[in-house]
Amino acid sequence: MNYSSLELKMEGPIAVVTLNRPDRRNALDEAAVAEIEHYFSSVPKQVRAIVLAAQGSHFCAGLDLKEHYVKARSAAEFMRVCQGWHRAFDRIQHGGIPVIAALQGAVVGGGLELATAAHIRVGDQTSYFALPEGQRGIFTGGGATVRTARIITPNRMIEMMLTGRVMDCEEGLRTGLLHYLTPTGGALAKAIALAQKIATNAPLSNYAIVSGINKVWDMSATDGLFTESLIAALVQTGDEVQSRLSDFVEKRAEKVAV
Ligand code: 1HE
Repeated sequence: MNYSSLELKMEGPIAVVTLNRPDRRNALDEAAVAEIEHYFSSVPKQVRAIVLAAQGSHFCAGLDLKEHYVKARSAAEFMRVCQGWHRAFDRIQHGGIPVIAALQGAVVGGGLELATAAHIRVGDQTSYFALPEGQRGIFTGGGATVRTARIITPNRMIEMMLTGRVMDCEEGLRTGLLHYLTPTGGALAKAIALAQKIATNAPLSNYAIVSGINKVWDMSATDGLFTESLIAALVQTGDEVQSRLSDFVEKRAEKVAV
């Protein structure tokens, strides 16, 4: 695929995927969502972690409202669009590769849905969050009712959607939308540093962490514990584990220390 809404770069085992429509504040039109789905469905084998970033002073202004207006889609057409977003963001969340989002400026509407499909979010002092769908006369459609609500609670999401208010970066940090808050302009460097560290984990452990925990959360306790034992049986055995454990036993491994 020829990407025009995304810019792709490799830094060793890290892929940096950058939203590249800053003149539209990286609003997501159908083409951009199709590119996201395509990239995250065909990530090159050597990639161990992905940084999701954005050009310009805003991460993402959400649904391309101009395209939506011009196309004046029917309910059936928007359901298809919406399911395209779900497929694309599901590939981010459950693709098995850790995704770290680097955020600045507006992370709003569908932009927040995109950010909450990532596993780690790093913001800077300019980053802020909102769900202005109510004001626009629309609703979320990129998975916020599932992913964003799980992070900030349905209670808080309802209030944000009804009022359309802006949540600043400090509140973002408190509510779990941000895992890390950096000085202005610092989110990308921090996200890359985290990706480099994460890339040194065993790939199968990373796969289990990014996919297993959210999947188990959707299950009953009985099913969850059974699934955990199956995942652990796969991840906890084999040559890579033996080699890492021998590093620990022979005192070559890093300790867990503050
Ligand atoms: C856009 C979009 C967009 C900007 N679709 N074109 N999202 C929203 O309700 C957010 C709407 N956007 C804004 O509130 C502001 O644009 C920002 C706060 C993000 C940025 O402000 P600013 O002053 O830096 O830029 P701007 O001048 O408002 O925008 C620059 C251009 O980008 C301008 O076009 P131009 O032709 O006048 O240059 C804007 O029209 C354009 N632009 N945002 C299309 N969203 C699956 S359902 C998901 C539901 C949602 O996502 S609802 C949330 C929609």
